[in-house]
Amino acid sequence: AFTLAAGIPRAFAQKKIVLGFSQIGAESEWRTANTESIKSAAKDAGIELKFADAQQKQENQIKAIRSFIAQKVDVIAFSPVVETGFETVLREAKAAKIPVILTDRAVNVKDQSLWVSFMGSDFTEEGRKAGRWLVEKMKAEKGPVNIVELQGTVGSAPAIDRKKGFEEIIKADPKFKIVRSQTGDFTRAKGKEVMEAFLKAEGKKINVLYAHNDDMAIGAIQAIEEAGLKPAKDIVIISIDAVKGAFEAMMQGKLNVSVECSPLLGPQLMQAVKDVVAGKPVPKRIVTEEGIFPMEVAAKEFPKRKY
Ligand code: GYE
Repeated sequence: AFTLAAGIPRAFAQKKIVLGFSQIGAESEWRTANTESIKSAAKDAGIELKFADAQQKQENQIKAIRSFIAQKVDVIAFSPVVETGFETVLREAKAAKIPVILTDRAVNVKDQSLWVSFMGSDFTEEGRKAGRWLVEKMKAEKGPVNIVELQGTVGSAPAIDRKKGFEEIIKADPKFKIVRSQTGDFTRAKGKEVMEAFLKAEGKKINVLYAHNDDMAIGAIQAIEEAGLKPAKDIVIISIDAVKGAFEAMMQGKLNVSVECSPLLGPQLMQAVKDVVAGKPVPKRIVTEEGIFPMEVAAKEFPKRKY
């Protein structure tokens, strides 16, 4: 169990638990909702939150984690921007006896004792859900079905796994062809820019857009309209997150489907932080449950959406 320097168990001490959280940035609607969830859950739980925004740069995350170690916080949590390159700093946290919780994205480290728990979605399954929806949608088509893909941040767990899961499903039928695939870094601006390039290169040959998040799809929808094409009609559009912006696009008939990925990880993170500090066991993996929303149900579901 983690105890105070004097050896008084945490549970009996008056001091507030201090949590250092390194967030990736503010690249998407998903991320903004995630930050909000963490901040408000910390407040509700009476946990003192030291929050650092890495502006999508790994070096900033490493710096933030080092500063949390120097400040001797009780627990460190972070959402790793990419999977690799965190081994050294995680070893430093372990040497300082500060437990680390991963939220949202995984790291790729050999030594699994470098983190205590990982909570977040199954991104491979999200990719599969997107693939299965497409296979069903296109079952009457002879093909070829030309797909362009907007990938998330290079080297990030969701970009790697959403690509993998989607490909796993569509490869069963050779009529599906990914003709272009490039990163849009999970942002609207990049999604639009890359879609413009796809349209220039492939023009009317494009049948499907698969975007690793809603924001890139929303940016791409603009590019499609500016090219004089009808989103969700001339080009079938699939994306992931199911944020409010995606529901709005679906209600306007511009996005076909969004696979859900919940950013509301705050309450379960605070619970895990309390448990870790109290020396209670926490599950190594906590998987978020999620659904899929095609445009036909968007108007009915919209009022119930929390992010
Ligand atoms: O899908 C995307 C965000 O890591 C699950 O990051 C998260 C992803 C989310 O920027 O919108």
